[in-house]
Amino acid sequence: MKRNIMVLLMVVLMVFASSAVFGAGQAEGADQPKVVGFSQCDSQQAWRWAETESVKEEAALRGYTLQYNDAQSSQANQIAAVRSFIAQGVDGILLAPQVTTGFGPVLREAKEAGIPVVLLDRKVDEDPSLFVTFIGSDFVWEGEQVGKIVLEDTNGTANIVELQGTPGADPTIERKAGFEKVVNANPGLKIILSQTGDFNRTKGKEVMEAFLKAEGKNIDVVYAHNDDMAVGAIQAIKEYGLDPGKDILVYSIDGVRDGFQAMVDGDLNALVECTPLLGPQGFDALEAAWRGEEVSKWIKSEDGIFRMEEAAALIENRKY
Ligand code: GYE
Repeated sequence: MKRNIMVLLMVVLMVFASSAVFGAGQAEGADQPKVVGFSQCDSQQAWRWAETESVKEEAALRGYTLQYNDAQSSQANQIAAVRSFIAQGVDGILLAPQVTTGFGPVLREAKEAGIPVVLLDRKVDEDPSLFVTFIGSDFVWEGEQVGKIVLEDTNGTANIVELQGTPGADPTIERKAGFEKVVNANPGLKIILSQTGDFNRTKGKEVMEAFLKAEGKNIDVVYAHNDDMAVGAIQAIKEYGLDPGKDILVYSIDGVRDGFQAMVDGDLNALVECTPLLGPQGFDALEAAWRGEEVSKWIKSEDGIFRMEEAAALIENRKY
């Protein structure tokens, strides 16, 4: 009798244990960490590294699995990466698009697959129903702020050379347009040369060397669409034998550490910030989309304006 009770108890226990294991397995299935694909357009400079870090850190913090792809400045690579995220059936996509055009078809494919796409730091020229939101700065405002500082520092008279960002990227188009608002309203401000340096330090330096060869001391101001190109231009000015920050005033956008360092060193006169720390907002937007909530189509970053004189006091607390 006792034995029978023991056997029965064991059977009951075994059934209970196996169902508990099965139950746990099921619960695990339901709680599978979400998978998010992040397509980064390139990884050429500190601004992009900071953005990538921000996304990776936030994914880890929230317990998501992140698939990361660096398109190495090729839009074809970037489109292929997004397609492969869709094929894998990821739960969401963060896309830092290289340029504004050409992403329509792949965004449509993501929409058809029910995968929300959040645009980080650059916009696309497509039907807004194809993406959840754009998270990033007001590039027209940034360019206009630089214009206003140049106007103030030069009393409205200056020969300006412009180092543009990647052709076809909206920070390039809009930073140019914002700056030109001020230039067009002030006939003493003249853009005498303007060319792309592709947001890249080496190219920025090369283009500045060509500008100096063509116009030399005739140049009063450099307006670079990002800090990296400004740092390249500063090197070119020094090698040419002029003093950046004094003989030629230099201005840029981003606010990376090297930009602040150039201000501390007296080489860069001022910069307008453009934050790359977009990870937390990126995942907030994806989570809102998963919950089926409406998200506004532009989540705008709040950026600051910094002058050379205040850089030394601030550089240590910069987060990127
Ligand atoms: O200013 C630049 C980067 O898209 C806002 O791209 C971004 C810009 C940023 O390569 O440094």
